[in-house]
Amino acid sequence: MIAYIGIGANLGDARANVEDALERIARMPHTMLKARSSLYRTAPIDSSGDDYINAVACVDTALDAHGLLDALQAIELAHGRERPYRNAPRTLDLDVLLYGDAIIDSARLQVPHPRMTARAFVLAPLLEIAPQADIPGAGPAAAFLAGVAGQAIERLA
Ligand code: PH2
Ligand code: MG
Ligand code: MG
Repeated sequence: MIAYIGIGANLGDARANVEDALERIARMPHTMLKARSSLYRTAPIDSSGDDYINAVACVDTALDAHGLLDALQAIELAHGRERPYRNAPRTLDLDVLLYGDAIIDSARLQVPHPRMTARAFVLAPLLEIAPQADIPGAGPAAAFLAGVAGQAIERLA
């Protein structure tokens, strides 16, 4: 299954945390890293603290969606992720954005990620590696870019 993973960090050495997350994603069981976006520096949206570093990864995985979530949460924990309150600054956040064309609404996991169409820090890196990406139930990801044009985002070299 082709899945897209959103990566974000704004605590500690955020850039190093995101790069390390990409290496750990590449080593996840039953999973191949197919593509990764550039890093982006983004202003916090509905969150606080420093600017975020964001990226998106594309994987081909034999894990089911909840198995993928488990593997991603293990990587978050390895980075000392704490959840003191919703949208708190974080050392590392890994979100399943898309899992094939599946629509999933369980207690632990909602796919497509419910806020991805409203966030430049997801759409820009996603469209960098998947310009034709389609969001099940919503349509082409590219159609939502104009709506997030006001959000501060800078692609890093
Ligand atoms: N993640 C959030 C909330 N706000 N803002 C930016 N810029 N980047 C993020 O990754 C992010 C956010 C919740 O996961
Ligand atoms: Mg998130
Ligand atoms: Mg998350």
